[in-house]
Amino acid sequence: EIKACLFDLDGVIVDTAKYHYLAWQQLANGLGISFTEEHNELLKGVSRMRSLDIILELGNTTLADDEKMKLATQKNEIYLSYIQRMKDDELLPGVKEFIEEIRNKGIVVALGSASKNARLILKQLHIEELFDAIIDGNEVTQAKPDPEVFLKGAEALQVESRSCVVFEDAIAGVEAAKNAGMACIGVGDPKNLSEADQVISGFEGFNLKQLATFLSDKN
Ligand code: G16
Ligand code: MG
Repeated sequence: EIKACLFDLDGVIVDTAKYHYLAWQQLANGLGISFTEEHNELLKGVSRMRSLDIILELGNTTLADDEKMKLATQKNEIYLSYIQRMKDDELLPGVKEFIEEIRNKGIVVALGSASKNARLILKQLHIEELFDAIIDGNEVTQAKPDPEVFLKGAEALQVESRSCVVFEDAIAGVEAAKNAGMACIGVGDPKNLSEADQVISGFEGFNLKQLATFLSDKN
């Protein structure tokens, strides 16, 4: 029985990945490192500092910790300038309706995001009140694929792992859900998300009945 759904933010609720990409690209270019959309895939679901390390590795560059802190702050300022201009219509199609449907049917809902900007983004999109619990990059010490973010979400909702379903777009996020002992629906390309129990391309037309069917097929 499904009692709780946990949602990743970037790539599941809103396409902030493009803003992370633009901000990292601007930063990388300033360092003389070329950074493509393909490289950006490596950063999805990954923490800010780890993302910077990946970019520096791509450019065979090593920097002192204080220099890295400065760059991470600079990237975040560029990112925030995009986020502050974001409008409600940037919510991914159907996701708000799906969350409203499941809540109406008594399922509790949490956000499980690696982002330290998650609350700001929810506020900007006027959807904070859709979540019974919010676990974000400020509350976790272990990055996905560690299950911490989803285990803390389940704990906050007071639901056991086996009654939870996670929605994720990132490989590391699907792994985190599996490590938490939860069912996982991948959102995006099936070829990246083969570890998920099922993959959907998006939430348009998706409903609780389909979700229940997916999960009962599996058992
Ligand atoms: C997100 C993104 C990552 C980003 C991370 C940290 O996670 O997918 O690309 O690096 O948050 O974001 P911030 O710099 O805002 O703290 P998620 O878990 O919501 O997909
Ligand atoms: Mg994501």
